[in-house]
Amino acid sequence: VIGEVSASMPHNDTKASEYGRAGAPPAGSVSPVFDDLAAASTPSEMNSNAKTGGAGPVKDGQFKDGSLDKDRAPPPQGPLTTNQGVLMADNQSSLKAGLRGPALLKDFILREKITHFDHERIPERVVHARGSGAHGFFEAFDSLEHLTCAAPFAEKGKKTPVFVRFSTVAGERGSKDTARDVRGFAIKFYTDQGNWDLVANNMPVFFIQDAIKFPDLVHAVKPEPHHAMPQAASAHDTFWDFVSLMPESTHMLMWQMSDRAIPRSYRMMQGFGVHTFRFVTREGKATFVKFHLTPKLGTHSLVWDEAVKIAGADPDFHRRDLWEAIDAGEYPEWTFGVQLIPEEDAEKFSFDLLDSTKIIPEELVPVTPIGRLVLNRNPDNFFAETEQVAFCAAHVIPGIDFTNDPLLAGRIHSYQDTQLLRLGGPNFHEIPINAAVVPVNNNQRDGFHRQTIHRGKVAYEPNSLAGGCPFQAGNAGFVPFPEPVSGVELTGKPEKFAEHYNQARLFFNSQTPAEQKHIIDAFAFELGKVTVPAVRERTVSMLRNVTDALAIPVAKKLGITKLPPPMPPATDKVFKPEVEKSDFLSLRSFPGEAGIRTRKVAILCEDGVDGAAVRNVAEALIAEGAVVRLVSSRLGAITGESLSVEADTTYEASPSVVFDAMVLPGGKSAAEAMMKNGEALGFVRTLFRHCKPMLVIGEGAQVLKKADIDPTASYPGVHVVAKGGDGTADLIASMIKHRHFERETDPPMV
Ligand code: HDD
Repeated sequence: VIGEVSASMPHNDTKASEYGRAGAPPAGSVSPVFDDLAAASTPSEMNSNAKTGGAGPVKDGQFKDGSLDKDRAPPPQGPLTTNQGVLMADNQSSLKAGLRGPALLKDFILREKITHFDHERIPERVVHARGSGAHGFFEAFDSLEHLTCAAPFAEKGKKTPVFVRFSTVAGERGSKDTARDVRGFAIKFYTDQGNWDLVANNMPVFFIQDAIKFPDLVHAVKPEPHHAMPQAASAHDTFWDFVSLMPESTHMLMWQMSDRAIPRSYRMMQGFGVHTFRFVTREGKATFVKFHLTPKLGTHSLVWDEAVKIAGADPDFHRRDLWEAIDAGEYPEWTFGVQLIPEEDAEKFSFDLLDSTKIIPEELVPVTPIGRLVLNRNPDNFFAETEQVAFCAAHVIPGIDFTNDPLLAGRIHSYQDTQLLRLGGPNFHEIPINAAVVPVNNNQRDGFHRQTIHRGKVAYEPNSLAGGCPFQAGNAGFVPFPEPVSGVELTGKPEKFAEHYNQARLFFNSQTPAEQKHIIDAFAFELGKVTVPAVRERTVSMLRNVTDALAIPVAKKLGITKLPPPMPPATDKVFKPEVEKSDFLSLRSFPGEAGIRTRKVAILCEDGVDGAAVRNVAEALIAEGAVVRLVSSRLGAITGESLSVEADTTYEASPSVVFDAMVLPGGKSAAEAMMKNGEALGFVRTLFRHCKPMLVIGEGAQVLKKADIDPTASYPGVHVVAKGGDGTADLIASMIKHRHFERETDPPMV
């Protein structure tokens, strides 16, 4: 019968397995070789309790990578099966009553597949929905036993595996990477005392002082609820309405309107634990600590116009950058540092250590390097790892403890709570990426998606029927720091919390003139999108308390002719700041130690290009670790003057915004072709406008001129040499500086 029916069925000749009955892969299929993965697991190992970290020690020296092996699956080989392991005969058509008849409910294979598909998405994170992650390790520079009993700092050279997730805050999961926003920098340390999560940001302060305001803040910055706009942007009415009524946000606004909010790369930004935490020794001695991470590549940013254009050219710009760097073995690295403050200095400063809208200027308490954080492995699967990783500010280990920061208090609750919804129940700690690398031994049982198959009849403590196990660890376990508590119950804030402007002023005054201009422009841009004049004016009146050097130019750009009076301060008391200017607050203070490694350089090529120049410059740049791409109007072979080259990409596919620098190598007919091509000229103009370095050789100067940039003028970062000349060293020196803001004009020249 089957034979008879199939003769009349529609058939795709080129697809041998059309009806699944061929039982073989299509001709020409390639079997990927995954020796390491295939060897990693047997079915029985994959089902063992140990994979959840739930029972028994991890076999491989407790390294996270090894512990994940038990859950890794190689790409499926051989015939298709259902989730129950039943071989599927036909994956092309559902079961019907007759070829043109209705589909049948008893087609359990169709229903299983569609049901699974229908449930493939989980709720995105309520904030920080858009993110990218990587594995790596923390390595201690020295033993910190005199300060803390926390495992990662136990001895010199000790390595602790980590998973890090970077994120934007406001945008949805599919939003652009280059939004003006705070960046999350969440680190999960898989320590041999259990997991410690340092859920950090790339800015050291926060918008609000008390967690009770967090839902308000997030509702204000997220797309407005009536029309769900704008996506991934704070430039709208509700955000500025809220923050202008919350002067405690002023300091954070300085950071958010600065270039820090549009980083060049996740690999080129600092990280901060924000709150004051405690280091605690085994003997119970505590020291206040603030955590800092400083990138080896230096701190570098985009310019706003560029960030906007990248959002279209490559919305995955930061995700791609991180992935490609790790893939190429260029492992991002940060120095991990701490500011240490003795307990007795708790009240010493003009600001409160418990106030998350304040930093401790490094002039007052220097940052001591204590280790390095290296990211050296991309995830195998975005959903399983980066999406399902669950960070929690409450995940601390012995040796690390909280302070009474009221923002932190709310966080200690919020993260655990949010995972219950997002990951569907209380067993998210068993998801491989979240599982500790040490045994998890307790009597918690059941709940949605329980993986561990607990054996035995005892699930309580104390017991004698299970040999008393598991029993409490006493002093070897987490012993809360015995913070003295007194006072009456009340809502309210400590006195110094009411001072809102000293550190906003400190930040603004510590920036270079170019950085200050970017802050002014950012305020003007964002407030320019605000439709309610009163909100714009209220913000300007708030900024007047920072400095008129900021408030006046912003007001001018907003067309506010009559300057509003400064907003009345929340306290009349004067708190004299210890520090009025701090070099550590300017991005320009961290040029990095890695030269031009991983910077992307475009060499523009058309037929007739000076191929020898292309080769020489490319070789020199690659030798320094830069990534070179030959960009042209089309892909493929480009016939050079003396030497032919191969174009990697086009002006359209890779516009100038995705590069850090450019070379115009010359060649008579190549230059002529570029001068007639608006895309080539646009490439040159935007790269110039974004203050990036360029090397211009021979006839390349004519292209520059045609792009309205005078090749005889001496623009910082623009190097013009004659044919045969060698400007590569100059280009490299300029690239190390990253950007040449001295070139910026208002309005832009091109
Ligand atoms: Fe938060 C996510 C950082 C205040 C509540 N937060 C989240 C992430 C980072 C931060 C990096 C993303 C983690 C990931 O990649 O999965 N948050 C911070 C910092 C804060 C801060 C540095 C201030 C110092 N957060 C904060 C407060 C609350 C929350 C005051 C609530 C009272 N944050 C959350 C959350 C999220 C979150 C709702 C959303 C997704 C998640 O936790 O896992 O619970």
